[in-house]
Amino acid sequence: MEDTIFDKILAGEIPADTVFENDHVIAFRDISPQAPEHVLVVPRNRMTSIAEAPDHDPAVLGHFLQGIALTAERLGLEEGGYRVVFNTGRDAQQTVAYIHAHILGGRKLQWPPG
Ligand code: DGP
Repeated sequence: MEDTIFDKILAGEIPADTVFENDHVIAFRDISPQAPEHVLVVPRNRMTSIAEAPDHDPAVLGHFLQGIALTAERLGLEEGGYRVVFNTGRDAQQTVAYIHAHILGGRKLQWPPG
């Protein structure tokens, strides 16, 4: 499988504005922010999208979920709230073939999304 831009960020080959990391995830600011806070959380264990989750150890998925919550906490978003988005596949316009959770916050978010 060819390396994606997120493999390169995880390997330290290209820079990123990292806001949180632990043994399981790295979280960095999106290059094209759609909200005052827009951070991507990426697990160190590669998978292409959430559609592959049934093939992975639930413990790995749990650590990923915890990493998302810990990142939002680090950003100070718990009180105001935030949205977590997994763009998955073509119709959702997933552009990077490495699973990532978008955390969006810092403003009132519209619902339903487009
Ligand atoms: P998507 O695959 O559509 O869920 O979104 C991928 C996101 O990744 C998009 O919001 C822009 C962001 N992105 C793409 N390349 C880079 C990069 O090199 N650095 C950072 N920080 N973000 C990137």
